[in-house]
Amino acid sequence: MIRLHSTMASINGYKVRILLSMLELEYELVELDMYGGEHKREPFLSLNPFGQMPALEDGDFHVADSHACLVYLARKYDPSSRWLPIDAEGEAKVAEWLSKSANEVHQGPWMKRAKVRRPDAIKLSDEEIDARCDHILGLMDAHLAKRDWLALGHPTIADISCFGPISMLKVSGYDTDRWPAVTRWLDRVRALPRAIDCDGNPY
Ligand SMILES: N[C@@H](CCC(=O)N[C@@H](CS)C(=O)NCC(=O)O)C(=O)O
Repeated sequence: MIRLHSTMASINGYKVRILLSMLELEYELVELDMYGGEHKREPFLSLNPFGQMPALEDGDFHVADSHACLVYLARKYDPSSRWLPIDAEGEAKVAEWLSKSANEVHQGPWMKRAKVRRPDAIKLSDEEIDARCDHILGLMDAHLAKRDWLALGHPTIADISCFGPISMLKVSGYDTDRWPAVTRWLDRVRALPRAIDCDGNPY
C-alpha cells in the first residue's frame, strides 16, 4: 500500500495527490500536524531528514520531495510512460520544467500561498513575492501562448508540478487572469481525467 505523508494544506503534497488520482492508485494519506511541528520530529524525520513534506512510502521503499515522488510514481505505475517519457529528449524537457517548478515557481507562486497560510514564517514582502510571480508567469505565458502543455505535446508531471502552486494563486490574492495563456493551461489541467482540487474533489 502506498502511504503519502503530508498535510492536506501542503501544495507540494497536493501535486502528488493529483498524480495518484490520475493514475487511479489507492493510497493512505498519513496526515501530519504541520502547525504542531510533527514534520520536524521522528518518525517523519526518518523519511525526510529535511523535515519537509511530502514523503511517500511504497512497501519497503520510501522517497521524499514532491518531484521525486512524482518521478517515482510515473516511472513505476504509468506503463505508457506518457507522464514521464523514457526518451532522452522527452525526459530532459520534463526535467527542465521540474527544475523551474522547484525554483522559480516555488519562490514565487508557492511562496504567495505559504505567506497567506503562515504569515509569520515568510519574511518576504508581498511586493517581492508578487514581482517573482509576475516574472515566472510572464515567461510561462509567452511559452504557453505557442503550446498546450509545458514540456511536451501532451500533459506530463511537469504540468502537474507547476499546476499545484499556480492553481492556488487566485485564492491567495494574485490574479492569474492577467495571463491568458496560463489561464487556458490551468483550465486544460483541470479538465484532465481524474484531476482533483486541493480538497480532493473532482473539478
Ligand atoms: N522541495 C520540496 C519542498 C517541500 C516543502 O517546502 N514542503 C512544505 C509544505 S508544501 C513544508 O514541508 N513546509 C514546512 C517546513 O518547511 O517547515 C518539495 O518539492 O517537496
